[in-house]
Amino acid sequence: MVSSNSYFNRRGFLKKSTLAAMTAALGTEIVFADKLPKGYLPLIFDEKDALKGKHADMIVLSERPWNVETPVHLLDDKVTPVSKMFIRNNGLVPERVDAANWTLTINGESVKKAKSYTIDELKKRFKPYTYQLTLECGGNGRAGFVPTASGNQWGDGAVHCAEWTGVRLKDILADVGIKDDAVYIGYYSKDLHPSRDPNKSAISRGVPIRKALENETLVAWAVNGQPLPEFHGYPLRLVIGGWPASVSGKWLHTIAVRNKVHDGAKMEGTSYRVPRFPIQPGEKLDATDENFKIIEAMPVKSMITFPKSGAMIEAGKKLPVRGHAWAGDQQVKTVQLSVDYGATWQTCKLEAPVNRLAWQHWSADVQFPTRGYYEVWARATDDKGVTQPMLVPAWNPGGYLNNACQRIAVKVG
Ligand SMILES: Nc1nc2c(c(=O)[nH]1)N[C@H]1C(S)=C(S)[C@@H](COP(=O)(O)O)O[C@H]1N2
Ligand SMILES: [Mo]
Repeated sequence: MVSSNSYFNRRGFLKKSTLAAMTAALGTEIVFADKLPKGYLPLIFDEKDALKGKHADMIVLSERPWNVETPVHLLDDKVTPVSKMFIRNNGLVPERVDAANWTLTINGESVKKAKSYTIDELKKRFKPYTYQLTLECGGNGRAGFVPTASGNQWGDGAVHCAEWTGVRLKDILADVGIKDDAVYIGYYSKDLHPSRDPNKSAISRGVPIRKALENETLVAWAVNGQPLPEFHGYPLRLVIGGWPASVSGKWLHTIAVRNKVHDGAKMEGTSYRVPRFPIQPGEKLDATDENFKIIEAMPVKSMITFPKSGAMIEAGKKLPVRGHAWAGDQQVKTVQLSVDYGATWQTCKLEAPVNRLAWQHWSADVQFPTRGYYEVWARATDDKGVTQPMLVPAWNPGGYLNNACQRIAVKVG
């Protein structure tokens, strides 16, 4: 949210003159204007949001490497189709992939004896599983941080929940045999570093062994019943739901079982790490292990996928509103909506997840008391009682973990 002095008085409340100008520009009254939080500019006047609203289709954030965001209203499907999945590449998609001769090697300090499998061998040897899994980029929502945090300026659309098919990593690791001192796994991939230097890795991340051994941690070759698309890791990738999607290594060729925290590319510095204690927005902090910790499960979050922000609705009619909610390793317990800037909340209907680590669908019918400009705000609470913040949470140099409540603008008239 951008707060500018031309809109707000010294105490952070919208100026009377601004309010009058806004009412004139909207051609309608801002209902509950007296409830607008301090320093809060209604969405319709937020330039960034207006620009975002112009894109009818996927938003290209960068072409080299490819980073493509999904507008939130396109994420309305219960199972995200490939055409609407965001793409996050740290390097260059591998050229000339030979799937028939592709192998997965399991090695590292904590395996008894390294072993390799072709994709056919994985399919023959282990039982396949299909799970719907929420993958959200750790930097989803980064554009909300002020001052600007470094990295792709994702809005809220770097998340998807597709149906992945593969074998359980725990079954493969049981077949290989791991030692008692295993604490972490790390993946290695075939994509190229943006510099094309073959000695550099674009990204090589991992998770603690307890997460690696969960039932839903898959080595997958299919998404939504089809072979993986090239952008999403063809022919083989890790899929680890609920954690920053950066741990779900695409174009996977090796998994190392480590006797220490994995030390691959983007495991250190400010990459996918946040300060251990709150810092001032914009503050410089040495990226040491004392100061920074690795992000694990993603925080509770929700998204309004229908209607699209800016919807015009007929006065007196109920508006059906819906979306999804997810909560890292937890389940979502409640989703609530507010049409009066958070003064009062209504509880939504919430479905159970189809399986652990899948997002949950919620819906509600909203009745607006009068004509005018409204915002619908959504917030989710997980089964530990943790609720999404209304405002952008703790600023951090990498711009991670922005789970502020999402909001849409609605004009009733
Ligand atoms: N090999 C490899 N794996 C990768 C990446 C990458 O650049 N290279 N990007 C990671 C990041 S940061 C994210 S958010 C997800 C994105 O997955 P998607 O492009 O299939 O949506 O892939 C992860 N796995
Ligand atoms: Mo990411």
